[in-house]
Amino acid sequence: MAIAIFSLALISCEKETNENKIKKVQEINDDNYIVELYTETGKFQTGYNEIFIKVKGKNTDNYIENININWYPEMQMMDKKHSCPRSSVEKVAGETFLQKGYIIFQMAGNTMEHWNLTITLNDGEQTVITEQINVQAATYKNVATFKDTISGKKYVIALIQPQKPTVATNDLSFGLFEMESMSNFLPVTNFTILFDPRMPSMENHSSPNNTQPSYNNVDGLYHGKLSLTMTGEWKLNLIIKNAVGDIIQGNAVSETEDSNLYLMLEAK
Ligand SMILES: [Cu+2]
Repeated sequence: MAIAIFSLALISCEKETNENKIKKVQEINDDNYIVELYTETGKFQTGYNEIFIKVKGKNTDNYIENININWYPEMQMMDKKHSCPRSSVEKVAGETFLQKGYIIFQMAGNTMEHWNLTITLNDGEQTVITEQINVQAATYKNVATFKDTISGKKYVIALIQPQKPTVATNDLSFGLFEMESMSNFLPVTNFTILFDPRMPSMENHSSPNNTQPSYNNVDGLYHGKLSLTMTGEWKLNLIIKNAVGDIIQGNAVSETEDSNLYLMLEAK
């Protein structure tokens, strides 16, 4: 009995933690469903977005426990349409209604071009709802698209962690995806990502004790350690090598130039 009460308390505590750390970005509706979209910041931005979803019945006003959610983000540009790297949507462990996944927007919307999000719900019957979403530019460049200088293929690289860089040894992770088509982005599993963190405002000094990333097949990301020794803006200069070790993009930092492939962040 005591154990049952204790684990109940633990579950409700965890629920509160999840619910408290997220803010509603927007709702997507049709006649039968209200799809609530949440992120930690309360907005969608370029780069990696961890997105939480709850689905409510419009007439019942109750959240729905057993419902399959699929999504498809698509940017409507002047000259073309394209999607972006994204995960599937899965139930959050220990939660009844909350589901989550991630989307990596490689561009922000603007007055002429915007993102649509199509949500496909299935609880025995299938419902498809599409609505415009607002994707703002993040403060720092946390995602880059680049071309393989050997094969000509296109890739997207995004900073996944740290989301809140501090003066410390931070857990570092990158997502790397091949743009197979305008709609399909495949995780790249066998490349090498090298990073060289520099402070442009302080004579481009680097930091000691970094760990270069390696691919982890559990989450499909490249994991390393990023040492940030001072507060302020840091530039992660990148070099990407293909499966046989040839450099396909990026260059070593020299006295006169940084890498042409880089991401930025601010240590606080
Ligand atoms: Cu675009």
